[in-house]
Amino acid sequence: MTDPASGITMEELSLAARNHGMPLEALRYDVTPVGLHYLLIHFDIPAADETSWRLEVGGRVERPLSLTMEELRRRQVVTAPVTLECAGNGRARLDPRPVSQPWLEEAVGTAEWTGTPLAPLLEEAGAGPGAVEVAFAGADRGVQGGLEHDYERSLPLAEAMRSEVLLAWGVNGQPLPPQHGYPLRLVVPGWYGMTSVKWLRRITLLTEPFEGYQQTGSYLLHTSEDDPGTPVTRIQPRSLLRPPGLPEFESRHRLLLPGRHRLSGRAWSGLAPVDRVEVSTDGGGSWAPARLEPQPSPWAWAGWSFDWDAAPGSYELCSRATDAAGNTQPAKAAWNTGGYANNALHRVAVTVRDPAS
Ligand SMILES: Nc1nc2c(c(=O)[nH]1)N[C@H]1C(S)=C(S)[C@@H](COP(=O)(O)O)O[C@H]1N2
Ligand SMILES: [Mo]
Repeated sequence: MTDPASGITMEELSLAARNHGMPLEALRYDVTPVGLHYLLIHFDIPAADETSWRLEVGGRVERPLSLTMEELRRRQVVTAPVTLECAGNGRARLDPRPVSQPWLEEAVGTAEWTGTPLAPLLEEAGAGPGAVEVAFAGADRGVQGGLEHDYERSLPLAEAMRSEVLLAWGVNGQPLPPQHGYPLRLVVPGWYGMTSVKWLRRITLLTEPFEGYQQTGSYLLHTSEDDPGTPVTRIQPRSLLRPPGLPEFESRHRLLLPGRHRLSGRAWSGLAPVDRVEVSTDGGGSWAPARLEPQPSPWAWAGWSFDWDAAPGSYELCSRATDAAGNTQPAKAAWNTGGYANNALHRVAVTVRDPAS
């Protein structure tokens, strides 16, 4: 078997060095500290100044709006914990490996986002006749798929009107840092991260589905470019296991002493609340139920734990989440050209041994 990670290119390395993941030991925090939250930035972080920033709301609306940050802050303010996960999480585990940001399984984080709900603002602007979608444009611009464009994504109007969708200017009680979208970003709970447009400066109501590159040229599930595919939308159920014991520097292989160990991790799904988590110590051959903590919100991950009596030997630890709609994690995910939505089991290799032996 060829190692799917073999032959990582300089281009993949340059993406990986810009866009960091969440170190898996940070699974210990309910709320991911800002600097440990994963990052994904397609182009460059744009220069931005909140004193001159304006959010324009236009297109098929009754009353176009142009709002300053001060005007936005005077609106209803809410803070909510939300788990964001990149749609490309798990991409580097696929074989053949789609060439893009080569995530393993760490493109996830949970933050407390502060901002104002989008729905009342859209009501104020008033959707005009025939409006079906809402497009969100960031201030960042670049070239992808041979096309120069602003980073822009859309949502069906009904999804944009969900009460939990926020325009956020704060994260974990701090102003948004440049890399997370300062001064303003969209946060769409339950949807993969590409939906939550950063450096948000334009909202456009459309009478036709949005056809920009980030909507129709990317984020499609298909096995060949000829197949039109289906759009990537909500986060598939997933769980991660905080690697226990001591890491080996290069391989990240884990070493544990024999005895009782409390394994723990997090589980989430954008489709339904998390219903259960199971743990395997034999690579998914057999499973036992983990203890599941309550989710702070259906849109934020749940903690789980499992007490393991470890005897000397080699093990492959796995966790498996199932949501209340019955969606679960596969042992191996179906391949697709973009390497999206790979929610296959997280596998952690450990060796249990006595230091004396
Ligand atoms: N304007 C803009 N918004 C963006 C992106 C981007 O490149 N530009 N990346 C998207 C992707 S693919 C993801 S996964 C999330 C990552 O958000 P984070 O970096 O705050 O974790 O932002 C999304 N919003
Ligand atoms: Mo992403």
